[in-house]
Amino acid sequence: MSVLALAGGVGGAKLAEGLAAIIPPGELTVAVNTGDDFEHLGLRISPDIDTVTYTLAGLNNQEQGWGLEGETWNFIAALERLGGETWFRLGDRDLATHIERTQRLKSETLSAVTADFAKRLGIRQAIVPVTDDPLRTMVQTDQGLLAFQDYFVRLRCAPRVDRLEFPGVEAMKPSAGFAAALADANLRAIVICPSNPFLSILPILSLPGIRDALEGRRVPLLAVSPIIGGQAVKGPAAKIMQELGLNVSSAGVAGFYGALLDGLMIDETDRALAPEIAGPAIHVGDTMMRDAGDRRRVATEVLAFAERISRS
Ligand code: FO1
Repeated sequence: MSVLALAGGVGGAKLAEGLAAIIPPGELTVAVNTGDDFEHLGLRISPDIDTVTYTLAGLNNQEQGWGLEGETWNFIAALERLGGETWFRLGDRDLATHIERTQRLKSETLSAVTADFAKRLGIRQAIVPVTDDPLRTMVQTDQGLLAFQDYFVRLRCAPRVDRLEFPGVEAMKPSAGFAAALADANLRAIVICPSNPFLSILPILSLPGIRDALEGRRVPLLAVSPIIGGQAVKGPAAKIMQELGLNVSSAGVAGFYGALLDGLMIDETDRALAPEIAGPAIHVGDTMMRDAGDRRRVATEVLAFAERISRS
């Protein structure tokens, strides 16, 4: 019986790690957002894919949230001396990932490169980009239309977000691996990881056919709320929800996903909100994933919740 997880960067990677710890390797597919991807210094960067890959390989930098543990920064320091662009920091070892991916993309798909990197790093679960097409999130803000990493890293999410756009998405296709996981006859649950609903999950939902496939699901679809006590665990989710006029809470997250959700796991802190959340079944638990034990525990609770929903 297989599980499909939809993930962005850090929050997605943490739950994916927990799921990977409790599901047999061939039975977990992690479909990862590629809306954050961009070309920088002539290199193709896929931040969320790398965060998920490094995390499942046990190589991720836990404190920073992105990049590799024990990284060195000689390249970026040397680039700075030469007057190069250093607002997006590429570590020395991480650089190898971007250089090798960029080379291989001349003749291979992102799916193929991602699968091979994962295998070489000892990962036995499937990590699939949601599309092999150039999905690129653009952020309409009070400072104009910004490419995602300009908004997120260069301007540190300071501009006010009015709208997200995904130019050309109507002509794009979900990757073969993502489509196959959605259609898998052995699928038992679809889990939306506690990633930013707008920046990480909306690009995935915007791909043609994905919303329809999720709406026509035969298995429970659950999400873990990334909002705890009115705050995002990490990143700008709360700020963006406020700017878009949404309720900054797990109830707002439930409202955003609407009829897609069969179940929502919310944090103990938000227990009092449960009666206010119309629609999905609610599971209350400790959703903070501080270490490997927490990640495994949250994953276990999510799958047990899916099981309860299936039986009801
Ligand atoms: N995030 C930052 O805040 N600053 C950086 O300099 C930075 C560099 C970076 C390099 C490679 C990579 O894979 C990710 C990197 N990130 C950086 C993280 C990343 O861009 C964002 O956290 C995600 O796109 C949001 O999920």
